[in-house]
Amino acid sequence: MAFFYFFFVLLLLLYVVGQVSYSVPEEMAKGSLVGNIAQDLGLDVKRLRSGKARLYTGDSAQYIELNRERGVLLIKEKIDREVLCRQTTPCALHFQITLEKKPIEFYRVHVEIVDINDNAPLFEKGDFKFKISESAVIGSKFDLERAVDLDVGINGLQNYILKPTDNFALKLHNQADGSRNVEMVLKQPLDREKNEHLSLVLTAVDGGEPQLSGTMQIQITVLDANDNAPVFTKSVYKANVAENSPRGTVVTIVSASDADYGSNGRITYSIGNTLDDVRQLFEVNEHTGEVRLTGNIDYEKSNNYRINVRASDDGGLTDTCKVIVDVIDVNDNHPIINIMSETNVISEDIKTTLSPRKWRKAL
Ligand SMILES: [Ca+2]
Ligand SMILES: [Ca+2]
Ligand SMILES: [Ca+2]
Ligand SMILES: [Ca+2]
Repeated sequence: MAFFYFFFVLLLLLYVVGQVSYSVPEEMAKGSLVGNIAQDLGLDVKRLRSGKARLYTGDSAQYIELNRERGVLLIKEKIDREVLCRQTTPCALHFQITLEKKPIEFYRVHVEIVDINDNAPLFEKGDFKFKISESAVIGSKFDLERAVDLDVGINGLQNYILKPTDNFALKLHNQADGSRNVEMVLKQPLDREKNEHLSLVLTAVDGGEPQLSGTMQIQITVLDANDNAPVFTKSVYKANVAENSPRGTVVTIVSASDADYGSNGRITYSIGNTLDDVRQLFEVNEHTGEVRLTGNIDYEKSNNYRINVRASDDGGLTDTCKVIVDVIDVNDNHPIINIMSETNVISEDIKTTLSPRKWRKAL
């Protein structure tokens, strides 16, 4: 076997009388000229014909053919460099031209297939969705999908651009294998209350001429955090209520709002007074904020109440307001006559001629 191999190499050395190299771009149409092989090898076209010049490509597909009549090499089948060589460079076809009729001649031909920028950078998915809490800290990283450009060299992937850059910056990390990791890094805090949905575009560009690009939409849903406390519409509510008003009378309605979402913004009202009798006389509806009477209020006992109402969200954040209730007097006191002694009873037949002084004396 070794001997046979040695013999074969010797044969090559003996018979290789020349070699020629061409360089053609990929994707040339069928029938395009690769090179004038007869001229370049210094052969007469007649010799090519008479010598039964043939082209050997081995097992590889026949991309190039020899036109013996014209003494030229032509594209037989359109060459896609990306299919032929993938990321390998340089990409070349190697074949031989032999003249079978004596004197036997053997020529080597190399055809380099030059890349053209016929592939744009491509993302596998057209869009990518993230759910990010508005409480995410600055510097938080989010891994992005990489693009692929089948071309090589300057025609391959060169850079990424992220827009807009209000909240996120783009960071590229070179990997050992020559590829790059793509990350977006939070540089400005998110605020769900201002912007619940963000839409960014990641663009990958190559360095070809003209430059080609591919894009991916990045959809960000900002998740809520409980970063807003409830806020009452007023810090002080004033109300008047007539004494003896029946239980259940609505004194006033307090209202607070919370900018957060769901339970973070769900408000519960309660009365915060602890040191007085307000809780015995008033209640607040925990959902509606209606402040109602639950006891009997009496102007003569107290003509003014201060109710501290608290609004809490489910996350424990609160605000308070004051409800000042003025009790309106209603003339409900019957005259009270203190009878001091029986001798003070005024007789019915008392003379009406008594002077005012004597009246007083009589009483
Ligand atoms: Ca290409
Ligand atoms: Ca490209
Ligand atoms: Ca809240
Ligand atoms: Ca929030």
